[in-house]
Amino acid sequence: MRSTIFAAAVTFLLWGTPAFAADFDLDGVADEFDNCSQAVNTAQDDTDADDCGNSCDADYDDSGVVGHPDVFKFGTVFGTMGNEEQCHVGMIPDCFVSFSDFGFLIAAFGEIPGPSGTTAGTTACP
Ligand SMILES: [Ca+2]
Ligand SMILES: [Ca+2]
Ligand SMILES: [Ca+2]
Ligand SMILES: [Ca+2]
Repeated sequence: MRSTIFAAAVTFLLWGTPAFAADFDLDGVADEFDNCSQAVNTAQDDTDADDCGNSCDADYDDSGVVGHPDVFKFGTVFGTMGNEEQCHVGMIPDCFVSFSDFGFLIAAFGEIPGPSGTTAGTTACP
């Protein structure tokens, strides 16, 4: 009897324990599937489909770094609607490019976009 209970306990520990995936930003999306593994973005919006979610992607020209060309591109759509790539605070599709989005861009200036978990753990976006 005792050995049966022990065997059952070992079996449960080996096979019955649910696997808890790491979720660094606690947005409900496991790191390995999270296109912004360090930014809360449960919706996983990724307008330009580069595996780097809008919430961590201010690299609007896909050069690999956030710089002056991105600021220029942002300026061309500031104050307009429907430019989801710049929508980091509002919800798609009702995105309005505003000062809050500009703050997001400035905070990311000089940085590489990401990290995204969908490429390889917590790597930078492509
Ligand atoms: Ca997450
Ligand atoms: Ca996230
Ligand atoms: Ca993106
Ligand atoms: Ca760029």
